[in-house]
Amino acid sequence: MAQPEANYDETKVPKFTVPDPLLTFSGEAITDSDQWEEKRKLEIYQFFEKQIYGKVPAMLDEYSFEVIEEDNNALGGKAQRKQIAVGLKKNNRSLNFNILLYLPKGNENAPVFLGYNFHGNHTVTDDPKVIITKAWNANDIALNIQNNKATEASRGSRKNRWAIDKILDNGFGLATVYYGEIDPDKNDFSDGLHSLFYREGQTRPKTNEWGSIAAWAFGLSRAMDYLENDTNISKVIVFGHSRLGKAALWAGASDPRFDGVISNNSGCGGAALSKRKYGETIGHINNSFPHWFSESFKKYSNKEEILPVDQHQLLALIAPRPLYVASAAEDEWADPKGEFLSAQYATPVYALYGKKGISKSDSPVVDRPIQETLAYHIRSGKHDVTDYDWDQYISWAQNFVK
Ligand code: GTR
Repeated sequence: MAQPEANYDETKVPKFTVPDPLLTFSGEAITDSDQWEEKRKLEIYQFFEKQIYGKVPAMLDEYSFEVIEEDNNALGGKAQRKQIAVGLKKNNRSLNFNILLYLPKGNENAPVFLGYNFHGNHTVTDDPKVIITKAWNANDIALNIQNNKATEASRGSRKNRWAIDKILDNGFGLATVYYGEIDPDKNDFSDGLHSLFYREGQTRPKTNEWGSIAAWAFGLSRAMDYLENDTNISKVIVFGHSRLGKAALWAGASDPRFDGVISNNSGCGGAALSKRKYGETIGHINNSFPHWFSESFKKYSNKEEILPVDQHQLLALIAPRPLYVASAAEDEWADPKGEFLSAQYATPVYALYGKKGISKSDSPVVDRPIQETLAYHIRSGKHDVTDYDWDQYISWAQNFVK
């Protein structure tokens, strides 16, 4: 369906009331963290679960992992590398994915950033030992990915987005997974994680069940099942860029084991407020990516005003755990201001726990991060992940997560 053109004019942002995180759907005021946990958090979570990302239909039958490759002298001797094969089973169907893990040498118990990559674990580094994914891959000429298959030619092609040396030198580890091994990013529900859960004759999830973002979030939790049992890991901070930032936020909201959450340029359906209808809207996103959200989310396409929640309440579900929302100045499609306001509107929930975030008097200034338990920055430049972003995530994690 043709969609209205994106609005980039602040004067054309509709007037709307921000749904109050501290007022229940039935109008009861929330004044402390106990009331938030008992009366408000769950109803907000369930709304996002049923109406936006979609419910996980059932538990897995089996979960297994195996360290399939290991080297204590990786990356010129500064890292320990492990590659872990994870197996998921349901209804006698199975799915496998690989975790690539680098841990800093000399730190027996390191905090780790966990994030999906867009084109395969081998794209994040030149390391020749990283296994090349066999899963379906979106073609990308610049990255040397053709015929929907990754080959040796794409090794290291996205290393600019992963400041691995910086991460390791600061005592952190990195775990990454190719998101296409969980669910190929195309409007096709016959493959990937969803298909394991179908009953006889079923071909797609039910109306309130999971789209791809919720499937990717589920995959992050299955990576966490391994990471939380690795005795060389102290904390896990889930990270994601763009669509994978949406998945990281939903994973953080759904799984309290994540010690911190980073949303890098996640935009619509991620950190940005939907009701501003600035840049990408629910109509645009459901139209271009009909498989990302639950089927039930389609009723809000171009009807943002009828939503009883907005994305700041997704951020609030992560409280009191550390959360970092980051924008890029030239990334108007993701609505940087909407991402900032969302962090600001989530802050009262952090305050219930005595944690700081973005105060009412703060405003977004390019390249001037605000780092509290709930942090925000808008960096100059385009939609991307840069060394500047990683510098901020590392210093924030050192202060608030480590
Ligand atoms: C865009 C999409 C955004 C964002 C982005 C990305 O096409 O409209 O919501 O997810 O892709 O993932 O790079």
